[in-house]
Amino acid sequence: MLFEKNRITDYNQPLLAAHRRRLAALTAETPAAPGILDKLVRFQVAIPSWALGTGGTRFGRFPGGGEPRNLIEKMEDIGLLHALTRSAGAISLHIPWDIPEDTMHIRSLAASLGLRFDAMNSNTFQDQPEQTLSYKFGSLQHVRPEIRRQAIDHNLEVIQYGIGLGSNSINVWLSDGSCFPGQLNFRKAFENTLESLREIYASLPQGWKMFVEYKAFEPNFYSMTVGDWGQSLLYANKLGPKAYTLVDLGHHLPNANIEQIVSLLMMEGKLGGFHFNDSKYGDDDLTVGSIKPYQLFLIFNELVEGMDDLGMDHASGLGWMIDASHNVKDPLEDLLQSLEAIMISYAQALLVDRTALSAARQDNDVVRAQEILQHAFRTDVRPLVAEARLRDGGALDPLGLYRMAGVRKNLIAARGMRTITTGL
Ligand code: PSV
Ligand code: MN
Repeated sequence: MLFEKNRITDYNQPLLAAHRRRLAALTAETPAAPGILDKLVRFQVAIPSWALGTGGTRFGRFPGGGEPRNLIEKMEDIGLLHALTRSAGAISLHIPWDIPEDTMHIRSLAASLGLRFDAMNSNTFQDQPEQTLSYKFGSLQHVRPEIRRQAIDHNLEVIQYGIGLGSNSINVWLSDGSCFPGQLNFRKAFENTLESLREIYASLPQGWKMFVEYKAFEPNFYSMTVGDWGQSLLYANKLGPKAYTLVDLGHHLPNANIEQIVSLLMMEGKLGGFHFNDSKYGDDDLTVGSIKPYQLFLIFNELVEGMDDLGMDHASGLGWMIDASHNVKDPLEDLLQSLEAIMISYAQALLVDRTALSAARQDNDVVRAQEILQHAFRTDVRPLVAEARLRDGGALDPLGLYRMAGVRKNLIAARGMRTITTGL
């Protein structure tokens, strides 16, 4: 279900006067507003094809109906998010959940929805029905070379699909590791994984990047072979200049200082991509900004500072993606909330007075430094975020329009109540 341009303009009309009042009040106090608006308009976040259905836990799954039944319907859902927000202009595919059968058709559909193909994701964490060898004891790390071979070949196939779609990166997340002490020779597992990654790396086309995503635990609970940013950075450094670390917010042990990790990875020129979500305990896959919005702001603060120091373009310098999918919300409403939270944190980080902050640091004025950060964090930047959307043809209140238009009801009518999407 897609929105006509007129539909969005008509919806915005009665909201315009109040929006302009709020925006005028904010811009009067924010000299940097015009530059911030330009950056907000350009900033795009990829939506993974697996976030469009209701997620589950190992105890159950409670789909709300109208879930996309195939890749085309997934793309239509993302097209709808993009039409409303103008900030979801990319899609990230997982193979084999989303094999593009007709590449030309998929490419032209993406173009008509204003979407590009972000990082491709391989999957060696599940056994597929037609698969001959099992990943029960790992994939790229496996003690048996023929299983490593199968996993390498799968990644090479994913790159081929990516070439066909015009993507330019592959994200490798491995569930490899061990559940019990003694199960694994850590160094052997690392070396096998490195050797396998080297073969995939060698097949990267010109201009492509490889992201090595780490995760502290789950599904292996004693050791993960890419368990933290140190291990990911080791692989990335050994592989070469096209390999980068990917940070997923939910993949750390509790209380990890993710903003510091981000800052140092950027210093090393090795931060490649980012998966947004929120969590209270582990890889909870909760709506971005729903639990720890201040942490999200602090991360964006480091991202902006790091990208500016390196002269990177904010919109294209790193791979930005939401990686979340959970149990109780309408997935599209969840993604609208996540997109809003990302844009708010980004706008707040752009507001930070960096000259004053660096002077406060130089003077060891800890109180002033905190005040500067929290001034930006406590500024209500929502009128700026809404204005950026409005300028690009989006809805002033995407969630409001989504509900008013009865999107979920219409999707259920079109696709049925019992549809189940591919993915987790
Ligand atoms: C693993 O938890 C992860 O974050 C990786 O990014 C996967 O590709 C994604 O979830 C989907 O399984
Ligand atoms: Mn992830």
